[in-house]
Amino acid sequence: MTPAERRLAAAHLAVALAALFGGVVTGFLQALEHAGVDLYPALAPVVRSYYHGLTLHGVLNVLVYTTFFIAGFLPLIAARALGRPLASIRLGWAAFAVMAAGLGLAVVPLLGNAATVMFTFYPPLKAHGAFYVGLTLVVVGTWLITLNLALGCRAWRRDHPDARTPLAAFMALATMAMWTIASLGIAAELLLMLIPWSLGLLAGTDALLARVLFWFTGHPIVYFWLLPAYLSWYTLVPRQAGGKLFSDPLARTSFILFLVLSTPLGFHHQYVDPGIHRGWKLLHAFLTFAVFFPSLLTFFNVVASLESGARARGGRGWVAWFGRLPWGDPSLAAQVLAMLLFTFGGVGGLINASYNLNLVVHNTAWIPGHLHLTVGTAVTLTFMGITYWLVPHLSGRALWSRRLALVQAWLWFAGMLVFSNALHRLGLMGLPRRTMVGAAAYALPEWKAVLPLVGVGGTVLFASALLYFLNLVLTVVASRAPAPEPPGFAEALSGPEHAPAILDRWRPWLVLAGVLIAIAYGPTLIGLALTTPLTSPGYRVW
Ligand code: HEM
Ligand SMILES: [Cu+2]
Repeated sequence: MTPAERRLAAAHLAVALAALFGGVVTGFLQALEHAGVDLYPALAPVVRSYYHGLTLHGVLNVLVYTTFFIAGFLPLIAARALGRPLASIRLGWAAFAVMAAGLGLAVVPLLGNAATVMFTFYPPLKAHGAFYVGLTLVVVGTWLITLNLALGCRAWRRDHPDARTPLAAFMALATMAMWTIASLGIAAELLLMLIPWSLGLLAGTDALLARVLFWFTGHPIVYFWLLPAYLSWYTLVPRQAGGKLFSDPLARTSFILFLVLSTPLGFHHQYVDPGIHRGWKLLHAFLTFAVFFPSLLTFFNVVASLESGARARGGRGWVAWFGRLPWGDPSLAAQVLAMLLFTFGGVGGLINASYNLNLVVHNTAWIPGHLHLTVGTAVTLTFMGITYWLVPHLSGRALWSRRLALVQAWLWFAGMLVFSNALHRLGLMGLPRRTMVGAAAYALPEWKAVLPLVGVGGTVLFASALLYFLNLVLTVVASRAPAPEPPGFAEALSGPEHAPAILDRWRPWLVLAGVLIAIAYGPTLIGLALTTPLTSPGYRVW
């Protein structure tokens, strides 16, 4: 990796981590509020309400932190896997500049309480136009990253016409290709509806059409967050565990399935929305179960790889081998703990996706309970584990304290068990999400026993996050030892030479993805676009 590439990655990472910091502070406030400790009056005018904080929490965590982390991580990994510099470092900086400019634009109304519309920004809630323009720029910046990766893979292909694209580079490009297709929904919503509306060029808006476009992107965005974590689990973690990837072709297959299946299923977020025929909702439900399949492939492949490492280290038995993983390595420990909690997240996801069970959990605290297992742990704790080698690698300095990092990972795991379990249970008792519970006149007595656990779990999580940031800051400013080599890519027991050529082609899969999207979304979108009058006025309810 060239020094220029490291600087580029470091710039992205710095923005990502600053966002995460804001994200955990606001999360802590919410958790305390649920437990009956309302700190918001003391925070005015910085955080002006529960909902101002909650919007910051959602946007900083799942729009800014994730996107900037991924935009820094994937090009770095792809360049390393291809063994060649990034196709264009200037294009890399241009992407960063566009994204950073967008963030700068969006953050002003966000902090100023002029865009308190949650990270989903559903109209007719109406934010300041700069918020929508800023978000659009962030999305456009990510497209430039796709372009850069595609150019890099194409150049590599010219030099190696008969070889399989190295797995990590393949996965990086598959992730960005999937995201680029998926982001067209949100781009259309912003460019055709929200921006002209906020600028006064359109008189009104429509909730349903906007929600359809939003969830076109809003479901696959979860795979945009997850796939880079999977990339680490497939290509780096097996080696960190002392073993080999079980199967390279199976890994490629799963990413191709994600590329094809991630987008045409957003209606599972809209089961209760009127105006979408239930037949289409059912199709999206089935496709949601289909996209669970590549996650099962991942589970099988990654666990088999971990097992190969543990057995090479002397592990025995059906289950006991698990204890033989190199648990003293914080990067590995964080990621394996992330996987463990993700299994619960996956089970919960199937419940959410089930048409009738969804009615039980819809818009209850169950949903943030689920979110924190998936993006809040599977993704976040994995990214934390990655930074335990990445920040030393970028700064040239060894991690300040491995022990502190281990404590941090376990604290996140333990805190999340309590926090997420409490939210799930409260959801089943009917506690609504996105609600300042202390101000709810309809509070049920049975919530009382469980709400404090949200505060306890949230406090442990917050402590874990503080240790994380402390360790990284001290690594950069105070660590004296030189950084060790970053983990290498894992070899595979069944290598890329076993992968049929079709698994290394793009066009057929992109076409298939397009066809499925056209079937799943075409009739509804065309119908809505033709018949929806944009008549709803905007509201500022905060
Ligand atoms: C210290 C750690 C954290 C704490 C204590 C925390 C706490 C909370 C709480 C209590 C809620 C529910 C708010 C409500 O429904 O009214 C929430 C929502 C949410 N959290 Fe966190 N959180 C933390 C970290 C994270 C992280 C790391 C992520 C993702 C990277 C995340 C993503 C979300 C999302 C997407 C929501 C839903 C927001 C919405 O409904 O608009 N959180 N968080
Ligand atoms: Cu979804």
